[in-house]
Amino acid sequence: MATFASNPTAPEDDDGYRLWLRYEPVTNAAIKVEYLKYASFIANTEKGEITGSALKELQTGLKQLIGKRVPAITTAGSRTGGVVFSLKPATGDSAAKEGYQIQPVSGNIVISAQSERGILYGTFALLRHMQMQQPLKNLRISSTPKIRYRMLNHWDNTDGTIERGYAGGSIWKWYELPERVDPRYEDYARANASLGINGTVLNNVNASARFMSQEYIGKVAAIANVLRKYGIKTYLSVYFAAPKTLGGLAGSDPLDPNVRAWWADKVAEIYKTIPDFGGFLVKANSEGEPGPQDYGRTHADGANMLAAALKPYDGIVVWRAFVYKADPDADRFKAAYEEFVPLDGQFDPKVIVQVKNGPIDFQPREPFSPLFGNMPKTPLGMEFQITQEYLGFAAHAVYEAPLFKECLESDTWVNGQGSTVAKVIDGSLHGYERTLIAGVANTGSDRNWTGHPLAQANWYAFGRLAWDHQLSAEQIAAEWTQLTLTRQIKSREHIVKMMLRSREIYIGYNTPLGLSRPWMGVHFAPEPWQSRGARPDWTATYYHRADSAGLGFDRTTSGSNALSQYRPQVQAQWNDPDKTPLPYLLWFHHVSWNKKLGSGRTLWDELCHRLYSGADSVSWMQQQWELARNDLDTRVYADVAGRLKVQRREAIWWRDAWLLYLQTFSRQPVPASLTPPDRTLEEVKKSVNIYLMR
Ligand code: GCW
Repeated sequence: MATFASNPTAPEDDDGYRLWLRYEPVTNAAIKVEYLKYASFIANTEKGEITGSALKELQTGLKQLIGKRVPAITTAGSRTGGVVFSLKPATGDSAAKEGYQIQPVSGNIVISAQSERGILYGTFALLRHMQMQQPLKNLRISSTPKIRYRMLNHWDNTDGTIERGYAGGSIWKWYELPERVDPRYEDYARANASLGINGTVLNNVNASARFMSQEYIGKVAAIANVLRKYGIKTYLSVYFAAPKTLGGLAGSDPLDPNVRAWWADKVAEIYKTIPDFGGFLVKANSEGEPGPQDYGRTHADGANMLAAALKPYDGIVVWRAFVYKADPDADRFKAAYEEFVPLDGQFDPKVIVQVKNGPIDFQPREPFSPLFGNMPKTPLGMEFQITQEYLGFAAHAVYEAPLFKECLESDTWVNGQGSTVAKVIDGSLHGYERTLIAGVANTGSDRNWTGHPLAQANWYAFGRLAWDHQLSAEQIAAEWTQLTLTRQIKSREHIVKMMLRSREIYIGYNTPLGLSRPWMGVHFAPEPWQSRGARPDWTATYYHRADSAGLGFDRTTSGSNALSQYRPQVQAQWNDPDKTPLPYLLWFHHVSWNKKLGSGRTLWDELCHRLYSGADSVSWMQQQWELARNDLDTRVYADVAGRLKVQRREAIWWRDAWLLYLQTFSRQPVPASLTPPDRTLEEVKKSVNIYLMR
């Protein structure tokens, strides 16, 4: 459906499609009277596409919120009682240009901005305010994004599948593009624009060269035409070896003039079809993908070649730092730093290096990547993973804002205290002109977009934090719950409480005390025993290092010394096992089973307690959800209740797998206060093997 107005979903039977843009009728009578006072007209002098979208959205929203079709006029003149879009001359930097102000001025609500995008974002902010039934009197909002490029990365493939996607197939229908343009693209754009997201990479970083073909550029252009109306630029992931595989050249050496000419021509071709094309995202020399190192060149050589091709245009190169070699003696933790820090200062100004939040791979909890702060001459962008690859797919409820915030607020100490990761990526620490934050999308073709209804909150939270990383996880959860699930305060409180604790609960049964699990294999199932793989760092045992002496990865001077990649103040937090906060303990230390921890328990006992309390707390989450039941749509209630049952079962599965497996090393009983698992290790292994069977 092109707009929700044409086909509203009945509130008592919500299928989740409308996300946080439900525009449910205002129920507070006094508020409704006030809103009607500003509903005589919407004045939009601009003829632009983006303000046109803002106008349409506001009309749709008001129609549903207060039941009135508000007419559009071009100028307010002396009229009062309406909403006025006011576009001002641009003065500030790129980010400032996208900000907006909303305030009452002589009897109207005025949304002013320095760009059409600003007007659109202001309109969505006003609608958010109204959906929450807040008064307009004394309304004064002034908001500017802190980061310039706020993007989603889709890991979507040409065949309609999504790498690490858990909500159906891709929403991009390559086989029917460009002729048929699915109306869903517009609703996708609306949802993103409502958060201030202004860029999207359509395809997987494990990229197909096909996207550089004329045929696919035409398909991409059809999507770009829709996204553009909502201020979203379209980007593509590139296959580094495309000059060879698609262009028929002898190789793809970034310093070869023929290769450079191929890219320059390709870029010109793209811009002819998509004049506002955003640029490229590149995964190179990582997990088997081709890259400049295949020709003895560096990441900088590769990125700069693409930057040169993009030179005549506005587009940028986003080069990923997710690299690690298959070296059995190395610590994967250190790999990105080792490869990238020496290149600081060598990248073209059009290049942004995109760094995953942690040094390994989107684990439920990781220390921040040591790259942040250590490349002062190179703009570093943040890559978060919204899709729940390591967070229980679409079965477990894990609210991610606390994870994002934890990383953003970490102090790198590179310029003294307060040099947070947020200040690195928003440019304030090193004065980067181009700043970026990206989220690996969790959207798919499921009717409710994200599979798990509560996973919508993760898309929402990413977008809100991309705009303003100072918002709190709690504020965002409260906002989202109110917009999406219920306006009833008590029920909202239960849900927010559950969301805020959900990540710690998950960590409790999944990776307590700083364990990690980036192993290959079933990927959603516990397999801590997995010790064979194509590479050593694709096994579970590589990461947890359990043995008869203890558990955990020694990254101090007596081990891999990965800690040396951080500033001394950061090292001081983590290099002494007696002082390391328990959530990070096993990230940095191999700890003996009987060591007494700060909690007063031994490592083994603490581990058991955390695994149990994590799994048990899922029942607590179920109770919170139950308490909100009467204020929830029946379909959404039932969907989440069902998924929580799965989560409870799988939480016990994880608990038992870790516990029974690690017990073969610790050789200690489960503490007396806990009821031991009612199955054997062999039985748990069998239950996992079912998922490996053909
Ligand atoms: O998290 C890992 C995933 C891969 C992914 C890779 C990456 C797109 O398991 O599926 O590939 O990271 O980020 O490149």
